[in-house]
Amino acid sequence: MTRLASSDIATVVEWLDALDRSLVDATGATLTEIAQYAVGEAVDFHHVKNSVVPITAGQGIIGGFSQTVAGILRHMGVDAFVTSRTDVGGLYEGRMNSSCQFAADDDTFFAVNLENNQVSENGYATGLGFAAALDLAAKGVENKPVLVAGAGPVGLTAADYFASKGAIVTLYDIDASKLEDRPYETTTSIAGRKFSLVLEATTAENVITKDVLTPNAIVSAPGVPLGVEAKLAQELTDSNRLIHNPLELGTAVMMADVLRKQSVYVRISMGATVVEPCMI
Ligand code: 2YH
Repeated sequence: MTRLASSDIATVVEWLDALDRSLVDATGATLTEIAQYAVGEAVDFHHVKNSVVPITAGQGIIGGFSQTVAGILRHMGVDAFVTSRTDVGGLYEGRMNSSCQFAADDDTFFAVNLENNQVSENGYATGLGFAAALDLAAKGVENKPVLVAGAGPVGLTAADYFASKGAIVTLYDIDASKLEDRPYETTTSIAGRKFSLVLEATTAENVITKDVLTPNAIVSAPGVPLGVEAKLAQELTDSNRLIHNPLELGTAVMMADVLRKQSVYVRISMGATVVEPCMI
């Protein structure tokens, strides 16, 4: 998993209204609505008090990370704040003053609802959110071929989502060991093939080039750095066919997920395979 840098997220909060407009253009839904669709429930964010706890472990604080997470949550209507203390002191402060908490170290970014004991996790929530966004942008994926590039936690969650919606999934990764025993077509090469729906969840650059896309292809790309070749990314952006943001949609889905009576993350951890998106 890529560790975000301050520069990746420096302008996120000031661009949230613009992000909503671009998401509506691409998918017909705002950030909040996509998160609700992804978890299958029109959860209400307005009664929620949430703390974000800065964590110094490992490589330490990323300047602006906690403030950006809180800003994304406030944009959704959540009463979110960053704790004044870090680490255990911050967890304690948040526990005493909020019902939900977010915290991240270098490997794990999780959310917990302290009232209903529901948990969500960023890699999973990001896969679910970007898959739901592509589903909305494509006006459904049933019986449609979908390429999922990257067989990490994000890509695998997305592949499961698409399979549960009846899509014809091709899972691509250069590491063949990550493709073993997957219940879809798998490949270590996409050269010579073309796809109209792509979820790019790799951590590499230039994975998706023009020659693997059909003319009106839509790309949903949680990957950081963006794995779409730069000129192509601009063309896709100009025609509302690229869904890409470094932190916003994953964070929004985590919040929506822990507000469910039982989070989709917990249900899938217990063996459920089908996500049932709601109408928005
Ligand atoms: O960047 C990360 C992880 N790789 C997960 C990113 C989400 N996909 N973690 C952020 C670490 C934050 C730091 N500990 C802080 O500022 O609290």
